[in-house]
Amino acid sequence: MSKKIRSLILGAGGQIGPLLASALAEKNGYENVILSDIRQIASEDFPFVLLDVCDRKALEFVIKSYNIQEVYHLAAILSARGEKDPLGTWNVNMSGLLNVLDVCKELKVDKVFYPSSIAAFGMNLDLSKVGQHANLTPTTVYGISKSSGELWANYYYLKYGLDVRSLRYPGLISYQTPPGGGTTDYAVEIFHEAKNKGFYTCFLEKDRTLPMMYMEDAIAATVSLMEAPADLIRVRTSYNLSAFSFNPDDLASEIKKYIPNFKIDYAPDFRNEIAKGWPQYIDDSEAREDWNWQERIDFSSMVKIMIENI
Ligand code: VAH
Repeated sequence: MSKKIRSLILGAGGQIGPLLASALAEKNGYENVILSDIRQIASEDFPFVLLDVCDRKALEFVIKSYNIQEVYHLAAILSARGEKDPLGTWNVNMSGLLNVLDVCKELKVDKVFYPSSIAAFGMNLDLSKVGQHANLTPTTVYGISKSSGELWANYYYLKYGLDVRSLRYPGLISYQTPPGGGTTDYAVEIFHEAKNKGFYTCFLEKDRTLPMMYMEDAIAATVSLMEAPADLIRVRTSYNLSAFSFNPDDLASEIKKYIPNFKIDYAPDFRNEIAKGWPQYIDDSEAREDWNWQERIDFSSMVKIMIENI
């Protein structure tokens, strides 16, 4: 009988949290997956605690009183929303992470998961295919906080031996949870609009190609990374991770196979400018070599699942 691990998910009410919680509960039981967020969320059968990750004392109290062994730090302000309040975004994203890293070090938490993003990349790069060790010069506050966060994660691993693990998530697509104010949100919104209205105005230009992934694969990658033996983890900043890439025109064409009369038009806004600085394709060979990453859902399967479940 494998040991039941007690996990805390910070920012559990976002796009990833509910689905990660279910995956962890399947392994360890609902009673061992504690959800937290800055505001009350529908947490079903899970223990829930209101928690602001910028409140270090409160974070310490929760980790101690719930006897937490693993922390999944999902609380952050994403790329598009973050540009509306740069210093506020920096404060939440960075003081939140530094609290998590330092409290987990002090309390000897076994493992910490920190989500980075393809947003950590930016200028001075051939964005057509971006490798694991490419230059990080992001141009959004969200991206700056993610690239800085990767360096802090690596620092806490090297200096204190804290077992922090991280993935550079691409755009994530799920039908169960809404996106959270990012630049890739169109790839979820479009399905709801296509089914409800038959029409969508896209805020990215038609050929703006970005790396994306079906959420189930992102959750599987997260669980697989956290379960991997520590000596297999050779990247302690953050692993590149990828499944497929597409642009709005590709997605609209695939949706039309199910909704033939679906119509799309384009009104690029500031999010298109953000997306111009992001990779089109990602080389994630280190993740595949180090801990056997392999996506299971491809582009056309993702579209079929979304159409059938929205
Ligand atoms: C965003 N969904 O758009 C997030 C993600 C790769 C993009 O980090 O900000």
